Amino acid sequence: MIDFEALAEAMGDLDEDVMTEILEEVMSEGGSQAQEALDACQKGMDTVGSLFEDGEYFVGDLIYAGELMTKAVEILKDGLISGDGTESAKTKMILCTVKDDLHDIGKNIVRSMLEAAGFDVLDLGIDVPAEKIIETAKNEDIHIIGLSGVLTLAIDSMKNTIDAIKEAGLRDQVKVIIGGAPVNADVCVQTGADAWASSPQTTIDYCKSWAANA
Ligand code: B12
Repeated sequence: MIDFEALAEAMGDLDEDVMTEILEEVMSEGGSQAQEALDACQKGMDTVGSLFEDGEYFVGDLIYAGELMTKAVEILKDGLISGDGTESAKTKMILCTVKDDLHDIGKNIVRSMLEAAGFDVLDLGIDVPAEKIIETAKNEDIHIIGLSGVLTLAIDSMKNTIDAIKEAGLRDQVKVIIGGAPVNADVCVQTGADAWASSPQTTIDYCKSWAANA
């Protein structure tokens, strides 16, 4: 039996050896519990965040935690994806971290999963202003935009970005999905997004349904 509590604790303690051992156990058992393992890793990241707030961890620890999370996803990747990646083979979409936010681990995870599900993801990077998103959406004839943000202030950036998309006259032709730690159903309403998701698989499900109806 996989000990997910121990996995969350290992991530919170920044213990790479124990984390890797448990993740490899998940995959050696077929990977069907990969999403639970990812959830446990995210729980560990919350511990890292709290220890940072308490002054016990420093920015260097946040960076290392980010590297561990990236490694965790690399190990879990094959177990996190369902479907054969062919249905949405030609759908191009934009994904980025919104203005003033530099966090990209969650975005990169979502990008890997979307690519594995067959999407052609234009990753515009971090701290991306609305103008760049709008310009790319026009030039590339984009119908799906994914906005990521981890800071509380990213909520304002998401709202401003969606308002700008409206002002540019593109709102009717694009679907916007938002995600990141502070995002929930209320934030979805507040920002005017079409959907929100906390897991890559839910993100893929929304994007596939939109791609099918585009
Ligand atoms: C690692 C980390 C960093 C790293 C980031 C490295 C990187 N390349 O991203 C570094 C060191 C750079 C960093 C910097 C800072 N950080 Co920081 N950081 C974190 C930490 C520990 C983890 C974030 C993370 O990667 N989580 C793991 C990923 C996988 O989770 P996720 O992003 O939520 O993504 C998942 C879902 O949300 C979803 N998802 C994500 N994106 C999308 C997009 C779409 C479209 C969809 C549908 C779904 C989706 O799928 C993902 C996979 O399941 C958090 C603590 C925490 N608990 O989140 C603090 C945290 C976010 N940081 C914080 C702070 C304060 C900072 C700094 C200001 C610190 C400083 N003094 O310099 C700077 C901010 C710089 C800036 N302007 O952005 C605070 C934010 C407080 C707030 N409420 O705004 C936090 C919460 C820590 C804390 N508790 O104080 N940080």
